[in-house]
Amino acid sequence: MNFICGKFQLDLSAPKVMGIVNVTPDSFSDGGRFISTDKAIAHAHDLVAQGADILDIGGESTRPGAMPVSLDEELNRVIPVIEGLAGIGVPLSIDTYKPEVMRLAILAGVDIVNDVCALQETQALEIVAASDVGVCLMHMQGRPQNMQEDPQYQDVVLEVYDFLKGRLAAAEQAGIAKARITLDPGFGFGKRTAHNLALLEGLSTLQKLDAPLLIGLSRKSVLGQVAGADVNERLYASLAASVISAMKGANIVRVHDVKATVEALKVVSAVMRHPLSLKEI
Ligand code: PT1
Repeated sequence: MNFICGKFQLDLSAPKVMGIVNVTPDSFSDGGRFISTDKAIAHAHDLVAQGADILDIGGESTRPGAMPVSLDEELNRVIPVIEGLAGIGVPLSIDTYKPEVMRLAILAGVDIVNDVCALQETQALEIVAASDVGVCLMHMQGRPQNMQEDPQYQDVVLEVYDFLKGRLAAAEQAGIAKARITLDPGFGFGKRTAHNLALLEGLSTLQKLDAPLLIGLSRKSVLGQVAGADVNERLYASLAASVISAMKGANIVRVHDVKATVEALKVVSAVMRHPLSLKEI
């Protein structure tokens, strides 16, 4: 399976690693705020050196309870980073649900729109359809401000499946070729621990949608709940999550810890590709 995104065509016969590049304010001084463009660009180069196949650039956190950021603020954060990373050699993804950020990020050269709202905002489908970028359509119940208040499902795997099926159809209807689309169950987005675990266990079900699967579990609270680890000590749990995801059919994993994930996934793909011909190695 290939994923066509802007200037790139990603071969998904082995799982790919998407490195997370957060662009956030760095410090306050003299009432003036300094957005760390250079720091984000340096981190992006480091992630590519670690083996990242894709870089995901985000200017607004969508983790539970995070503060929303204005359109201008988000643009001020992400556009200079996108421009600074042009030509880095791997596809650039913009993590946004705002159509205007999508439009300007595409003009600035991104290859992928990663939308936690699955292109449901007005004009989002049209903006992506009018370009040649790839897209990630993610499931979320509720909105980041309140999504963890009281998530409810009868059957979480089935409901996520049905939602993604509907958004995949809407995107294709709008003129986005299927080869440009990836789907994401949205771990941690309006889901309790039990919902997240059921989704991971049942991930293979989503393969029936016949589109690449993107998974984001890196350092998430569900892993803290299970492993009892603080947010900055979730590497081992995150690696377990990436390995399980890949073995259940994930094609792209979105992570903070690129080098460790690349190594762990090499083991997965060696096993999945060559179960009967180990003498080749
Ligand atoms: C994701 C994702 C994302 N996650 C995609 N984009 C985040 N496609 C941002 C927690 O419970 O999974 N897929 N963009 C980050 N969101 C969260 C959500 C971070 C929950 C942390 C938690 O700790």
